[in-house]
Amino acid sequence: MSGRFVTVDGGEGAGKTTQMGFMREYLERRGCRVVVTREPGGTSLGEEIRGLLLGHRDGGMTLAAETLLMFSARAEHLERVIRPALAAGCWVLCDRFTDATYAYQGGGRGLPLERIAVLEEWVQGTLRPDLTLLLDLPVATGLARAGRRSMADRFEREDVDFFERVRAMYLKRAAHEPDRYRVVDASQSIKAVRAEVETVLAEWLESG
Ligand code: T5A
Repeated sequence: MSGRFVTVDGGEGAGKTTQMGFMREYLERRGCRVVVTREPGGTSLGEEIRGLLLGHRDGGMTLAAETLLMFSARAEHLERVIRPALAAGCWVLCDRFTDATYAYQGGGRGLPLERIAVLEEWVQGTLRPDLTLLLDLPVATGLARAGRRSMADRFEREDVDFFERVRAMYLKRAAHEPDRYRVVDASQSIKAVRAEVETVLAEWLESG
């Protein structure tokens, strides 16, 4: 079976990491070779950039710097991990991708979407995910889950309105691209979300 590029996206604490572990098992049981990775990150330089992006700093960070750092990490990631894995016939499961830039920097922070589109075109060329699972849940539920787990990073300290705009942008993009997106109700139990994700994967595999 040839490689596929599957991304998992959503707001804070949506359960992406949890579900990607199950997705890997599910696909490996079907004989797929799977590479699991994440953004920002996924390479040694990308992980260093992640540290810069998520860490707290006096004076914050300009929106231009934040967005360009996301795409710097993505350029490395594509060249060193994603494209080679796809070329080798692996499935790439990526925890967040460019949809997150549209949602966070575009929806959340108000960066004009055309600017993101220019960077997307430059860094990715024609490469887009084959399938994107959007784990959707109410903002308060996601923040409560994320807050239980660890110290808040630079993004998690944003206010609720910011995350409402992020969620709205994800849902808008999903509605515009129904062929690529599948929206999963991530407010359910871990087990119920897993079952829904596996149904989505099974249907998608059967369809082509
Ligand atoms: N970002 C990223 C941008 O602004 N632009 C970009 O272009 C990109 C790529 C880092 C940040 O970077 C921003 C967005 C982010 O703010 P991240 O590390 O992926 O990205 O961000 P988080 O969403 O904060 O990732 P988390 O690891 O916190 O959340 P997950 O992976 O969605 O959730 P997970 O699986 O770790 O679960 C969180 C907790 O909830 C529990 C888990 O056990 C865990 O304790 N949980 C559930 N509890 C109840 N019911 C369920 N169904 C549950 N599923 C999980």
